[in-house]
Amino acid sequence: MRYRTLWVRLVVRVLLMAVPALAGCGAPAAPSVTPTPFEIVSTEEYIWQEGEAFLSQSGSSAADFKVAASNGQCLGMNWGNRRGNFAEYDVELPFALPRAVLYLRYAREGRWPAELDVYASGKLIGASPSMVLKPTGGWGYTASEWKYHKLLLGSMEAGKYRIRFVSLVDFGEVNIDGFFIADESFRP
Ligand SMILES: [Ca+2]
Repeated sequence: MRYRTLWVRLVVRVLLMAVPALAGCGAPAAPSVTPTPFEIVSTEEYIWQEGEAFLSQSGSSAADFKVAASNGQCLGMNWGNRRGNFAEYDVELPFALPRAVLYLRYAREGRWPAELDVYASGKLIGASPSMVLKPTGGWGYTASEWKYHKLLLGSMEAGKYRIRFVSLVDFGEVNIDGFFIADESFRP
């Protein structure tokens, strides 16, 4: 019995020694193809701005804490309740994005959509309304109540931008967790 155990141990040991050697023998040579620079699109390039870290806003009456939100907080508390409510953010894009998109993480309870216009440094993005935000099933108390809305921004140079959201309707409350700006290949 004891000899048998030793044999098993020996066989296992030999096999373990052989595996790396086999892997080394069978490995193909590293590819030497260099991609053309303008074809390189990094999916890692994005920035994230917290909704509660605004430069200025109108409509929200207090800090809004939600455990399912990034940083545990959002811009909410009746933000968007009145047409003309706004929120502004200063963001710095450290790289150029030829095909930039904005992903807004938001929550909204209700039966009809909210409508927002979005500006980047004073320029309206898309046709008004820039965003039609369908209800998400709640105000963001759980992760499933937060949804993303994608907005095409077009080409953006590296630099500073002022992003402004404006509510176009009364009773269009939206909780804004934050937003990504990224290449269009990015998936939040
Ligand atoms: Ca947040």
